[in-house]
Amino acid sequence: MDLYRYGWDESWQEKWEKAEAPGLEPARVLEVSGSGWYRLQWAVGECVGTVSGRFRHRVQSRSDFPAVGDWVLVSVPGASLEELSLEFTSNLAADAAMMDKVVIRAVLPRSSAFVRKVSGREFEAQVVAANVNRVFIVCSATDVNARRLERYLAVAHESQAVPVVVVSKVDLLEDTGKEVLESVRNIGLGCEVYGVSVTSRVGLDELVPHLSPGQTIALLGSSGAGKSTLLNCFMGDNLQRVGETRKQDGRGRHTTTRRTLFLLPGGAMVIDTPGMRELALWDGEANLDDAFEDIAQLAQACTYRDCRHTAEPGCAVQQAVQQGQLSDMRFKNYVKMLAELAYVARKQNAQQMQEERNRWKKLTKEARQRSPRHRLR
Ligand SMILES: Nc1nc2c(ncn2[C@@H]2O[C@H](COP(=O)(O)OP(=O)(O)OP(=O)(O)O)[C@@H](O)[C@H]2O)c(=O)[nH]1
Ligand SMILES: [Mg+2]
Ligand SMILES: [Zn+2]
Repeated sequence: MDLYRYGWDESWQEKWEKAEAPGLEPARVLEVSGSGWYRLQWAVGECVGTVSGRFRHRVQSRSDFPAVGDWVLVSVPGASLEELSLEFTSNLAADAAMMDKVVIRAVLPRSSAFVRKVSGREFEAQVVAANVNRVFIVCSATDVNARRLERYLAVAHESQAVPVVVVSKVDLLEDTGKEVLESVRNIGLGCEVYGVSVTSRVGLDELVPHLSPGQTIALLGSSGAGKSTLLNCFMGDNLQRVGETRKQDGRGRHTTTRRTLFLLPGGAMVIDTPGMRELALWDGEANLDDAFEDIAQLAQACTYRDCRHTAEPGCAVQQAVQQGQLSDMRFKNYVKMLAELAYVARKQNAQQMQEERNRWKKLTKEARQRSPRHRLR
């Protein structure tokens, strides 16, 4: 099996060579399970792997672990599943038992990554998908939430992939979502916005140019948005399970539970992901303006260069809000995200300093234990 079909190219070849890892082979991560194993595609076919003990020891944070879409370097120990101590929780175990087993020793530097903060109080980053060219933000025409969309757009801009908004299920609206699409265009300024329906086969052809060979696309959005339905449509096969949405509020039931990369018959790769309950920000203060071009534009006319658009005199952004040129809600969401990013950045710093202190403590303790005086005692 040719790795080039999975997006391998000269730039990856270069990163591989730079890694100076003799004897290791590249592979792309097709699927990540919660229990520490990875389904991979490498030169000779599919295989399963787990990270080496050394890798585990060396990583600084959760985001250093392989994510779906990553290119990793593996060695082949010819081990059994038991030796790799992999735990399988589904019938994939049977498939996995038939595959080659490898050990993942490194992750090649990512060209893009959609990263969020894990939900809850922990301060850790989670890579939802790596090395994708485009992020398809999928939202149902019947459930467009402007503030949520702004959030997805912010993270997508930060990812270095190109954000595309796909408004699904337009068959459910009378005017095939014309009005909704217009409002979405006003939110995703400068982004391509498509209205589609898999049920009535509307707008799908317009997505085709994005699905050229070698391209990787990630489908992201809330549960029930229709991501897996879209994937099945692209694949021309019902590979992913699709779930009914709840009657009372139209929300999904979290049908998809793993992040999986599929190779489409046409040659593009699509990553289907589980619907996100919340999208907490991790990084992106510097790129937030990409998602809020209108505010960035207005800010150029503020009196102060470092205007925070709160109570400064001569603030062009505040003026635009007052005059109704800029939506108050949109502006508030922008301010809220800026504050959230600043808070997360402070927490990250504090955490890094603590980790550094812990590391020194451990090192000095080890040194003391190795010293002859200590041994005599
Ligand atoms: N009317 C209509 N329903 C659709 C369309 N696309 C998807 N659906 C329905 O929406 C529901 C949810 O679809 P899924 O594809 O499972 O949604 P998902 O985004 O993968 O959801 P999770 O896996 O839970 O994140 C299913 O009942 C689909 O049949 C469409 O174009 N039109
Ligand atoms: Mg799904
Ligand atoms: Zn201002």
